[in-house]
Amino acid sequence: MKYSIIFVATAPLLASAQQSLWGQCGGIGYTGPTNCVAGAACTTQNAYYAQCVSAAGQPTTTRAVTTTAGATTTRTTTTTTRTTTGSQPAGTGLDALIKAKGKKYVGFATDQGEFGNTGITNILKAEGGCVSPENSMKWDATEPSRGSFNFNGADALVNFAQTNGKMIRGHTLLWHNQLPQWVKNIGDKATLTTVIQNHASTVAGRYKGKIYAWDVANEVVADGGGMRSSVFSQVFGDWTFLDVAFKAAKAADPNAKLCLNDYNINFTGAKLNTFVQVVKDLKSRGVPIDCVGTQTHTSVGGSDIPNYKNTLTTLAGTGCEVQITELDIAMSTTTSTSALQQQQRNDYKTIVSACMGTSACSGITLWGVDDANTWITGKHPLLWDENFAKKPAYQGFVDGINS
Ligand code: 9MR
Repeated sequence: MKYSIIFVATAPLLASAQQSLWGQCGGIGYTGPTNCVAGAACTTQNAYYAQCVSAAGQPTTTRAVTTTAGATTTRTTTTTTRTTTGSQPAGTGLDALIKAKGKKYVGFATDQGEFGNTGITNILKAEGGCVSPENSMKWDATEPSRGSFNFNGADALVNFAQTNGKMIRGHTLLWHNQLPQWVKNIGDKATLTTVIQNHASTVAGRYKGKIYAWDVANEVVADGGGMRSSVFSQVFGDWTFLDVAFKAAKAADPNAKLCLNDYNINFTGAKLNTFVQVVKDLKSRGVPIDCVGTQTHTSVGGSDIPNYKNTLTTLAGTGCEVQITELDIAMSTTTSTSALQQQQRNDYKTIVSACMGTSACSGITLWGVDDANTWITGKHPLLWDENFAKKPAYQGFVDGINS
């Protein structure tokens, strides 16, 4: 009698405890459902993470691997099936998930040098809806000497995007870094005005109608608030070099959304306050600005993360569209521990969830695809590891979309 009561009570529970497509289904420390819904197969990504992957999307070659699971004292061994790394079917990656929830894109920074790497391009194609040129549209690449333009790298990025049906975030028309010395040498306002106008209109004009949003200006606010020191701020003496750049970009590509982009505005404080004031002042002067970009290069366990929703709300208070433009969450050490992986997963979830809960937040771009190809060498900041296996961070991103 006792046994039959237990059986009757638990059978429906077991039947309903099925993980949804792309949900976690195994891994060290995981205690949730290990069965996947119909059409999905539980696939080990690494010792800490197995995932319900679309059965239809799996490559036909599979191999059995043995992984361990459970706490140290009660370690058990289970056998699962691991797929070889392959691309997901179109429409099932992060971009499709976020679009289904009403946002515009998940994007990745990349450039021509990565297009021969099928590990990267498979992910760009299957998971992304937008690309940002990591370096190829910057001033040093596009106008290394005055009036002499080079679009080799930028054209390659745009061709890749168009061939694969991806949106493009243009990055960036005006920045104090990766700025050729000939621009830094300009000492008079009339010349610098002409040079900014010519640069912005030539670069933005070349890709007219192809760019979703331009980072017209990047990192113009000083870290402690106020105006960053640069040839632009020094020669103009005020913020109106922005007016010149935004107006030139507008004239060159009227339908692109024009953004002001910066880092560390994911922290409250003087820098965020100045940034918001600059945007409001641009609007009050009638300068065409449509969007703000919060880069969000941050750290696992960072103090900005629990408050991230608030900083997005503050940015949305400008009345502009808000975009997360360069997301990565670096570990503090080069050793990627299980605890750091789990914290990173939570942090990705928190940030993505904040965007989902902010109607002005339109999309999220990751500053790279995998941990072997990132500007933060050795700090494991992205969603895929060095072997293109999904990290717990990937599931955190998915959970954030679904939150
Ligand atoms: O990821 C870019 C790296 O390859 C370049 O060497 C670096 C040079 O300045 O710029 C990196 O991208 C930066 C972006 O353009 C603006 N925000 C900060 C990014 C990381 O440094």
